[in-house]
Amino acid sequence: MTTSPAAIHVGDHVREALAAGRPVLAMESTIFTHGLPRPRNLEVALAAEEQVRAAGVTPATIGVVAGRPVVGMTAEEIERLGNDDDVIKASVRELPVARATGASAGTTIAATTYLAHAVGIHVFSTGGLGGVHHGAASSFDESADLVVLSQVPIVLVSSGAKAILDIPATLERFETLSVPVVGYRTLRYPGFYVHDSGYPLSQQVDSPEQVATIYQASRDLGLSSSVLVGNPIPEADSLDTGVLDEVIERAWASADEQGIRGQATTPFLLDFIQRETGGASLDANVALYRNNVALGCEIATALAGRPG
Ligand code: PSU
Ligand code: MN
Repeated sequence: MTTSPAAIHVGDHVREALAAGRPVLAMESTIFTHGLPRPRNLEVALAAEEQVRAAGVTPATIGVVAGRPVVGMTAEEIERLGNDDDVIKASVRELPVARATGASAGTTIAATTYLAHAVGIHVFSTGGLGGVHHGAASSFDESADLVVLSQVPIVLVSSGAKAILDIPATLERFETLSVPVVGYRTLRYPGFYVHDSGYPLSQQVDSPEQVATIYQASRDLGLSSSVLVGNPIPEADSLDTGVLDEVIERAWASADEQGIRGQATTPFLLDFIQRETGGASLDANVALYRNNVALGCEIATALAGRPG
């Protein structure tokens, strides 16, 4: 078993499951501290935990509670973070600062991946990935998610990079960073709120077992990168592409106008889109997240059943 760094607290339920070799699914907290509006944020986070348990998998929601990174938060800790007005957004670089200052934080995909791997978890489900922002050639705004996923191995299930990003540039970066991206039952890269981002993938997988095999092969080869699984939003929950493109354009114009930069960009854009689509993007976000949690449970179960 992996011995985790002393500064990381592992919840009892997660510790027991890992010791027994039972499947565990990691989930991030930025999605409910900064991604979703209250009170829906907590409903979604707690429902996801329930969904994972019902699938026979142990949920490990990950976040920073009063400076301490916690892998496997309790419902009380999740509620505390989801209602905290001072909660910060922590990527990997904010973890030491949060620890030193005692701040609470929602962990991004990058930070959640780091913490999950550090304690021996192999599968992580989220909504949408960070990536390359439009205009990154001059702003250099590219999510740390990209870099960390090239350095830390996990199976990450998402519905593609968020619609607000420069998708082809993001896919190019994953190639450069040597991070494999496979489509779940599709050869198209999913577009978060929509089924198809408009860009192709070179590899399709059709079962949780196949994902487990690719991840195991990557580990056997001694590679340190993650395996990204692009799981498209169910067709019935997908938004209309035309409407979405127009809203995203206005979201960017508004961000520019208000001088929104850096870490605040993603939450600002998501919030703008939620308001302008009358909550439709929020429903889509919740639906795709549920779908990714379901697939993550199947992959975690497939991996836990393997030797080694
Ligand atoms: N996808 C969502 N909602 C979110 C995020 C992704 O549907 O809130 C978060 C994730 O935690 C991701 C982060 O890691 O946004 C990326 O932020 P940035 O672009 O600042 O790296
Ligand atoms: Mn950024």
